[in-house]
Amino acid sequence: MEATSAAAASVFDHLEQAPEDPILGITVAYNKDPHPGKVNLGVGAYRTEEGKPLILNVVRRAEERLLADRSKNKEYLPITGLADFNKRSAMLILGSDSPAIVEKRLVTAQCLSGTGSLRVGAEFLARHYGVKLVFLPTPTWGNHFKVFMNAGLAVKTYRYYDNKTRGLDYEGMLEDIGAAPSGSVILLHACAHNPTGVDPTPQQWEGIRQAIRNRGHLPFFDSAYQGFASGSLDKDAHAVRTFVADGGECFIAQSFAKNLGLYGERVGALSIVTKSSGVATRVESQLKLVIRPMYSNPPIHGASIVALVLGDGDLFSEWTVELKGMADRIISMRHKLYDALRARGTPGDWTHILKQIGMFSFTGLNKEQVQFMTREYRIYMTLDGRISMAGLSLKTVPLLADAIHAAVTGAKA
Ligand code: KET
Repeated sequence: MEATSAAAASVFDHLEQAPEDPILGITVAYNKDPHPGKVNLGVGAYRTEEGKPLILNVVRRAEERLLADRSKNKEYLPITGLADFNKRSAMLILGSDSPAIVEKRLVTAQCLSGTGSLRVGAEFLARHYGVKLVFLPTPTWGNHFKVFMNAGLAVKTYRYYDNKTRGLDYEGMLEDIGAAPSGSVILLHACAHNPTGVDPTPQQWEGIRQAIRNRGHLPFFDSAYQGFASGSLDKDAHAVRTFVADGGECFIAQSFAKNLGLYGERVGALSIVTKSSGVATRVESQLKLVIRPMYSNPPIHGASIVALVLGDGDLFSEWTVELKGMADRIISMRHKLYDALRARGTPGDWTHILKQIGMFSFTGLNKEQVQFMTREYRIYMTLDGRISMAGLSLKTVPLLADAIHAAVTGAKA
């Protein structure tokens, strides 16, 4: 009997080997490489000058308080998560005096970081929103396509990045938004657009807002980098706040992975801003029906950290300093890399490295050049030419500049 069942074909024999994820798979390849000089500039994760992951001091302080507080327990959270976390997350992105908060027109649910917030939002839309069509910018974070398609929504794109100018294709974007079927969901990066590092100006945001509202579209903000664009939490919330200030509806997915360095804690929030408190209450009741069969309720630890940091004046102000420190180090890496390329006389205009905003540089290097850099210089980065500037340090800039120079000039390593 045993021999027969062991010899029988697996019920999964038909499965093909799936490719690694285009972003997280880079870390898998990096981890397999035994070379001591390897550098991982693939995933958007902050590293210290020593190349180490960073636990923010405010996070440590908050965790110490949580550990010492014997009144805390590990009971299940409500389906929509920790109430205090939800309230403070909404205040962080919308501003504490936001009309949506004052008028109780919004629902916030703690979800599994940015991805989980997007996914729950997508699932809610698939079930309860009439227009099952989402428009994503070209290019965008690769996972956006899968998140929305897996929820059963159709996905299309709007023009965003202009390869020629290495800036925003503002006209193209407005045209595509204007041509989208009325009521379409329009995914917007709240700030520090990934992967391009190109954000609209405040004037352009106003034009985008009008174009979206004129067509009765539903904006869905992905806010994964609040504080990482300008170093200021309020400035980086500008786009979201202008859309909320007009009284219209929108979705916001927030992540605390990057700005509090809570990547693996999976802390995020989905906010749905509606037109009245009555609608918000009904939306919340339905949101709970969406979440309960997916994962029942979210984890308690990370959200407790965030609630403490956001709710304590002392911790909050220390956070803003640490956040600014991370943003400033990234900006200084931009200058170092630019200078290093100039010093080598690397052909091309590299000013976009200085101009781009947030964690990444969208270098313009092509797939073959990236593969060359990984093979010859052990620089790990995504095939679209994106570099995580947050993973770079004074020590690794020369190697990266050498690699880019060799890739661009066709020189041998
Ligand atoms: N939105 C955007 C735009 C984004 O770049 C990420 C993560 C997320 C959402 C999701 O983050 P979460 O950890 O679920 O809160 N981006 C980096 C990591 C990844 O791909 O998962 C990255 O682009 O490298």
